[in-house]
Amino acid sequence: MKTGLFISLFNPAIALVIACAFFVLWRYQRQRPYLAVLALGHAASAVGFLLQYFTLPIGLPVSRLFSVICFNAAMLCISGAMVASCRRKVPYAAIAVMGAAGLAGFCWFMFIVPNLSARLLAINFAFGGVSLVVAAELRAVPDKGPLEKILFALSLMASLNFLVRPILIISLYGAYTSYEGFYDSLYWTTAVLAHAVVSLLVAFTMLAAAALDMMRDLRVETNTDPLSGLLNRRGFERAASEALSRQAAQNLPAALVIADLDHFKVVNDRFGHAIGDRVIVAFAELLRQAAAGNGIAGRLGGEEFAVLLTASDLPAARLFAEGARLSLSHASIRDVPDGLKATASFGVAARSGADNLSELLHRADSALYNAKRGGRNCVRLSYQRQPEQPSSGDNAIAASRSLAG
Ligand code: GH3
Ligand code: MG
Ligand code: MG
Repeated sequence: MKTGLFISLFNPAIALVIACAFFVLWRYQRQRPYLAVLALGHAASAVGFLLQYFTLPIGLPVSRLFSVICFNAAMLCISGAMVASCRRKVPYAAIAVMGAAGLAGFCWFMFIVPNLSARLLAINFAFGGVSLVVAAELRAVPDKGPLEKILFALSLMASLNFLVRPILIISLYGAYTSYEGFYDSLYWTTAVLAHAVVSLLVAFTMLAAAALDMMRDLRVETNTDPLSGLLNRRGFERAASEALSRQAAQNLPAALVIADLDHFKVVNDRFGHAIGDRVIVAFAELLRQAAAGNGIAGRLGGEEFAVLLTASDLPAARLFAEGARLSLSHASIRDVPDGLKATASFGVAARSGADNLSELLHRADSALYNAKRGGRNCVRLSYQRQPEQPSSGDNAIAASRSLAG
């Protein structure tokens, strides 16, 4: 077997394995269509390479034309997927225009004025242009992570490969006039090797990007309550603890509001669980909107919610809770019978000294208990004396007591 043939089979084999890997990934991750596009792109690339070597019965020129069409499709798919994976709009028009120009050049120098070197330059320049468009798109990605930076560098590398390598080789070793010996030439050997390296690097990076994407989604899923879309207890505790530490480090206030829907068991018993769910969703939405920009809202479980208000002291948090209480008690919830008037009770506690989240939760919970005892549909506060300034040998002890507000 000639070295050229061996090296040529290298690329379709790699491309097919990568295509299978992306296809299998996509079967499990149908919400990520770019994985299917990558599979398609690599499959097209494999066929393109095979058609360079194995001529169809329809003749060499048409076989090569099909090969170049496959390369174009591969370029369109892989470039589009690279851009889409970075959540950018794919510049289909620019990619299609360059691909079409390359194809037109190829056809001209294949069927009208046959010239192998000119064909190579036409296709390479078109692909170099597409790589530059991709590089420009990836450069514009805000807050690039390491993978986006790698993809950007790879698209620049690809454009150098397409634009500089052919010119360099043709100017150093002269133009190619026929396919005779072409597949053993320096041009073809470097083209195949460069393609193998770039496509493997791009595929590994895209696989890593897909894996990271999936991990990100899993993390969001494990921290999110599926019914309300708010953070669940675990997500809330994680986010609120971090926010509390940040506030404490900057000596800024923070307050916690806990809310519990009143007589919710009765609501379920009288109107049904589905209606109960609608009330939960509506109350969650109300809290999400109220907390937007100045707090973190979560569903702690059942019909109990919490909002950590950053940069709010006790009076501000009380106002927040009163606002939420009034909004719920006056809300008309869609698809919920008029006879159902949902209300909630609230407990509020402000961070004092170096309170951690569990201390704050505990105090807000006591205040909520007082709100329930005080007749429900009301707000109660937990008062805590500010810790005294520590003096030598003194331990500042924060005395806490929950009061009916
Ligand atoms: P209180 O005013 O003292 O809070 O009374 P309550 O009935 O709201 O409190 P209790 O703890 O006795 O009952 C809570 C009810 O919340 C019982 C449970 O069926 C209901 N609940 C918990 N999670 C869900 C949910 O996801 N959907 C619906 N529809 N109901 C839920
Ligand atoms: Mg309740
Ligand atoms: Mg409860």
